Amino acid sequence: MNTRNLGLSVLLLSLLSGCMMMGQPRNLAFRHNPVTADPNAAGSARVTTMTDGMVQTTLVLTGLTPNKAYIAHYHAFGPASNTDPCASNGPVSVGFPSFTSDASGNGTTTLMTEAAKIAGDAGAYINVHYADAPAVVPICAPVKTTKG
Ligand SMILES: [Cu+2]
Repeated sequence: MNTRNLGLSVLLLSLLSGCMMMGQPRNLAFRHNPVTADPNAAGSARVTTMTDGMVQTTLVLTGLTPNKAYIAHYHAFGPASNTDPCASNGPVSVGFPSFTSDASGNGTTTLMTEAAKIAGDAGAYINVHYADAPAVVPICAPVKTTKG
C-alpha cells in the first residue's frame, strides 16, 4: 500500500468510526393508549447508542391513518405517575422530524440526538401525536418505567 492509499484508508476509518454503533440496538414496543384513535396502531422504536455521544432512534409504525401527518417526541417522566411513563404527562425533551403515513398506514421517522438530552428521566417515553391535533396520542413506547 502506498502512502496515498494509507492516508485515504485512515481518513475513511475515522469517518466510519465517527458514526459507529456502540453495542446492540435496543428495541422498544409501542403500546396503544386508551383512546379510540388509530385502533390498530403499533410499532417499535429502535434505539442505537453511537460512539460519539449521540443516540439514533428510528420509529417503525403500522396501523396509522393513511396519508396523515404525525409528530413524535421523547418526553421526560412527568408528575402524574411514578411507574407508568406513558401516563405521567411529562414535558417534551426532544422532537422527532414530523412524518406522514403512507397509503397503507405505515410511517417512519428517525431522530439523531445527543444522549444527554434523553438520559434518565429526560427520556422516559416516546409518543406519537396527530400533527393537526396534538392532544390525540394513539400510541406510546415506555423507555424507562420507574421514575428517578
Ligand atoms: Cu409528545
